Amino acid sequence: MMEYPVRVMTIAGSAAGGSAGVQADLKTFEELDVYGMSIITAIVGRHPETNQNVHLQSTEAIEAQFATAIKQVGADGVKTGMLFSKEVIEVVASLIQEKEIKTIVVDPVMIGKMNSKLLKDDAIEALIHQLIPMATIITPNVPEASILLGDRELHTVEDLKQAAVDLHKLGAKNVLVKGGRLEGPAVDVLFDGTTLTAFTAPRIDTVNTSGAGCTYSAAITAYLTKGKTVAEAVGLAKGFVTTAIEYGFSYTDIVGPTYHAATRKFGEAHPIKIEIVT
Ligand code: PXL
Repeated sequence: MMEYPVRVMTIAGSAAGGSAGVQADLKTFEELDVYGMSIITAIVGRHPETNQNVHLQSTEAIEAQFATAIKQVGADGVKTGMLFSKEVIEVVASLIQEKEIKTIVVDPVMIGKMNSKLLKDDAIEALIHQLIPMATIITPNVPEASILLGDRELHTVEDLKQAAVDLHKLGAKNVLVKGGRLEGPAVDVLFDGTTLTAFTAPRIDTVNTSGAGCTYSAAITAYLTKGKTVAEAVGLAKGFVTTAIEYGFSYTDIVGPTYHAATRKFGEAHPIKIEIVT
């Protein structure tokens, strides 16, 4: 009998260009051989005349998608991306809680690469109090970690370590602070409540990193749901996203996508240095 893949759901925004959001998540899930489902919270696409960029879905539409996916398939793991409003966060938190989904990855998406505002200011408290405490892992980048810590400045790996320790107090079981936006090698710091682990990849000289954060957290979700430990999942996911960034490209003069298929097409994932730090 064929063994079915584990079932993973993304609750996030649709990024029309296919580089980020739900599209990046589903491409990543497929590459990593997990069964992907999507609950779309908002449709992101800028109207050329009105300039409207975020087309929020109703909480009813979000509940309907969730109910359908659970009834038709069920879920072993979930990741959240763009949630935009307090109301959406509240509904998503209660839906996840009701179904007792074991693996919960919260990517606290706030601002897109092209400066799209993906979380309202008045939604940050709801994220902190309602969703983050349920998370198996949260994956903030530097600007997101800074906002979650009340506008703390983060410049060095030492700052990332302290940020991971302090963010852990918000109640997530694990915190991964991603240092990709600092200078030098791309160092991310994981804190599980006891141990700090640093994951290092060389800096890749490219602008085509649209959706890299989504891809990374989707890969973490896939590996965790498949039964890897948190540190294993982060290391494997960082290898996957680093390879996708290495082969990133653009069809136009606009910042382009990472190449989700890169590990499969070009062989091994990029090696990642993993070390326990103090
Ligand atoms: O990369 C962050 C992101 C997440 N989700 C959606 C997006 C973006 C960036 O544009 O559009 C829907």
